[in-house]
Amino acid sequence: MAGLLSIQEPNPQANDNTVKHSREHIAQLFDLPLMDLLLQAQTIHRQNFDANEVQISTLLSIKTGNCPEDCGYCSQSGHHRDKTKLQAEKRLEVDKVIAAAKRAKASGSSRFCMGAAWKHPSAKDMPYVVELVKEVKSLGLETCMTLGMLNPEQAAQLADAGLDYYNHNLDTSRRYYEEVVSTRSYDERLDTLAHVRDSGINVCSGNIVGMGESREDRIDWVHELLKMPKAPESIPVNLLVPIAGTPIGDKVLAEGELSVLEWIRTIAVTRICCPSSYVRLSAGRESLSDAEQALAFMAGANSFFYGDKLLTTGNASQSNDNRLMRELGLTAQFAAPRAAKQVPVMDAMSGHQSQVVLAE
Ligand code: SAM
Ligand code: DTB
Ligand code: SF4
Repeated sequence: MAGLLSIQEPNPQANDNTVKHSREHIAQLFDLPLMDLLLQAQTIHRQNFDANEVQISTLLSIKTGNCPEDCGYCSQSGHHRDKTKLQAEKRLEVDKVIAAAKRAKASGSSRFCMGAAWKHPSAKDMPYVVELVKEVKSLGLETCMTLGMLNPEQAAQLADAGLDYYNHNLDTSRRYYEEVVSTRSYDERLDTLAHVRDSGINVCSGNIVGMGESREDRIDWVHELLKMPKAPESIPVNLLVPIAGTPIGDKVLAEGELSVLEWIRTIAVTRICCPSSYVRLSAGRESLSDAEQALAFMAGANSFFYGDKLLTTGNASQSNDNRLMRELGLTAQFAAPRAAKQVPVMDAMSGHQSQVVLAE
């Protein structure tokens, strides 16, 4: 059992449950024989989670297309719209979002994730997204948003509204990022993640595997997670959905896709390095077999996107996911929304100070 559990080096200075592996150790994990890597990941998974329980999220695009950013993989970038022919849509009305959230809850999802094709929300978008957070939360669902960059004030507004998670992916290594997007920097991504962390919202940040990046880039991405003061609570590991008309999608469609086993390795290394984070099977499941998805769960994934659609592309169908969960013996985790931001209040008569949860 070459290397099994032997190359973990917990850093006593780590300030959370994250094991602070060095870059070299992350590389060694990637190089392990696959069965050793899977066994190590599954062992660590079982030490931290109920092995047969999965967290289920549903996604909804609340503002689609015509995005000013030029992300090379994305159907929603305005820079690729002549080729992708994606139909842009304005902000979705609040009642339509609520109706979709109710359907997601009825189908068994515990978290509702709302995505917008923005560089960042504008001042006039903020009341809209705050209302969505409050309405969706009042249904008893956990809330997640992915709206592009946030400044500290916007992060605080979303925290006050009670937002549970904010998704903002680093997508790849700092080095490869420059080949993927030119309209924003890696440091801007890290800045938004720091504002989210400081606001008290749970951090959701992941990657995309199979964009033409190298193993070294995947190692560097894991290392970036470990350089954060605290690893993200939620880590989506997307498998590229190659979209015709996007620069990266066209290249991958012409040159061939990465082996699914490398995506599974990435999941396993992420699980080992971030033992207490939820690791999510995100984009790319539609094209996978039952056995490939089972291996991904074996590698320590414990969350997935449920519902027939992601943002603009199809997802594995709900009926197929229900069948697969039954066959694998997986059960869905219940929602546990975080309270809206707590504020200290002083009783005017007694001078006694206590914490109250802001009304939602
Ligand atoms: N505009 C926001 C942003 O970029 O943060 C939120 C929406 S964006 C679509 C959310 C994430 O979806 C991206 O960061 C990327 O990781 C993932 N994604 C987008 N297109 C994808 C594709 N074709 N295949 C796999 N993942 C994709
Ligand atoms: C994430 O990491 N993956 C989701 C979610 N966060 C917002 C998005 C996947 C998008 C896949 C391509 C599409 O449907 O447009
Ligand atoms: Fe815009 Fe997000 Fe797509 Fe980039 S990934 S083009 S920021 S919607």
